Amino acid sequence: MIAHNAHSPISHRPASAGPRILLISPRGPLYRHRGGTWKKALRYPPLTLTTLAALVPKELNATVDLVDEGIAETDLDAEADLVGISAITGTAPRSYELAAHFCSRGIPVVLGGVHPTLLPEEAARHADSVVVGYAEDSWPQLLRDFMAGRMQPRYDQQPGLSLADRPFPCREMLGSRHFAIGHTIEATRACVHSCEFCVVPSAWGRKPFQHPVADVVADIRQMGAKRLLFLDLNLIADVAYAKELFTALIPLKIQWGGLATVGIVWDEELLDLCARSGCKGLLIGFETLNANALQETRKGFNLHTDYREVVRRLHERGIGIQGTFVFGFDSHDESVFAETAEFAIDACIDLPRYAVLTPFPGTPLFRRLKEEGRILSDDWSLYDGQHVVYQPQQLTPDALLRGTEWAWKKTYSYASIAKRLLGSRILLPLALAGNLGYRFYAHNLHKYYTCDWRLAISD
Ligand code: B12
Ligand code: SF4
Repeated sequence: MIAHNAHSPISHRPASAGPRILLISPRGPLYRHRGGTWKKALRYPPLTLTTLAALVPKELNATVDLVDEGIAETDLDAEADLVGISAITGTAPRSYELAAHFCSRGIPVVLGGVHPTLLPEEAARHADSVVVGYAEDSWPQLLRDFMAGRMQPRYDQQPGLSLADRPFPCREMLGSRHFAIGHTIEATRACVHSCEFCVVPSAWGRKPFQHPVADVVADIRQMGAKRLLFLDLNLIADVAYAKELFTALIPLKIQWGGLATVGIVWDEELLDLCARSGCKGLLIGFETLNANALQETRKGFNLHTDYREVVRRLHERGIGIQGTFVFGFDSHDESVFAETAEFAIDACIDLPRYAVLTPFPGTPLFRRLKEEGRILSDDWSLYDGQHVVYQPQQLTPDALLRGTEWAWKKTYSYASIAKRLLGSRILLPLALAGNLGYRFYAHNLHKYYTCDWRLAISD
């Protein structure tokens, strides 16, 4: 039985009481309930906590409470028998802070997610147990062990993990009112490429995991969603799978957005199926206009690609583009900011996004920069794509930070928004709302360059 609690945390209560499990997705500097730069127009529901809630074995009769600190506050006095915390690198310090708090109350704490997967020894110093990798099998096993009084300090994803026949995420527990797009889903995980800065191959390997297409369709049908977002890291990592998926989506008459690589526009059949299946927006990692930088970062598949043509082909099919760019590669100098922002405006990219190159721990980029003595900070809360944590080659850290902020503001001036959206001619209300959301983001980034956001645990 599922009952909604009107206040946070959001509960999944069985009829008879078993253990009480509190699952938390901690806030980061920019993504937080109060303050922060991510307004509702930019928000969509993550699937982490709702997936973990669905994986709790029924026979435990557990009460599951969820707190996403992007939309709610953690009640530090909450009753719980076990606390599970999901950490990405930018939220690791807050995760450890919460872990210390609940440990001090005598409540066992489990840490999981991408950061503990990349740095399990570090995470182990802050928790009773660490879950490494995807947790479809290990989380239920941990919970059964916990109930039997033999929880282990570490659980690893086993080889041969399958995503077939998994329970659908308990999405109703987070609801949709805090988000611009209320429905999210994943069809696949991991990615076949190995870009130097990306955590995905380091954390989860290069073999894609896939939900059977029939399961994805069944999930969409039971959600009753007409607009949804795929959170997959690269929906077209396996082109044959992508074609099967897009074909199966056509009869559902939905509108969806997701992530893909530039390769999607060179396969006419794939692109047509994508458009016919209801795709209205794709996030594409352009990363940089600089060929040397692409080579440097092992993103060779973007080389010799006419980005303008990519944009044109997607717009032609009615697909809007969130084009992402990274600043701070070794080949970048002061000219990179204006060159990139002018391109994004001129090419009429619907939602351009800029990140500061971030050497996430565990990645080849981190290892290289560490060897070169160029890592400037190991404060993981600054590893959020908007702070400079390493010594750039041709720029000062300050010039990189200021240049990135300048590019955001230039791209999200009212004149640039109008030029891009009118030029793209895919004037979806969502694109306008997203642009205004990013305008707010651009004009508030500077507040997070100092340490003012480091609020005490009770804030
Ligand atoms: C939703 C999302 C967000 C949300 C919320 C994230 C958050 N928790 O703060 C928002 C929009 C705020 C966001 C922001 C950013 N994100 Co983000 N995001 C995602 C995204 C697209 C989906 C997450 C999801 O729902 N996955 C589906 C679930 C089922 O998978 P999962 O989370 O991995 O969980 C599984 C396991 O990891 C494990 N697990 C996870 N947690 C726990 C906890 C316990 C207790 C247990 C037992 C198991 C467990 O069990 C789950 C089932 O197997 C992922 C990409 C992806 N597809 O995963 C990127 C991802 C997490 N983000 C990433 C990045 C880089 C960012 C940004 C820096 C991007 C940017 N420039 O703005 C910012 C940083 C914000 C910050 N706080 O510092 C990286 C993480 C890099 C890193 N080392 O930290 C990812 C992996 C994407 C990528 N391309 O690499 N993001
Ligand atoms: S294509 Fe994207 S998800 Fe795949 S390795 Fe490169 S940056 Fe990561």
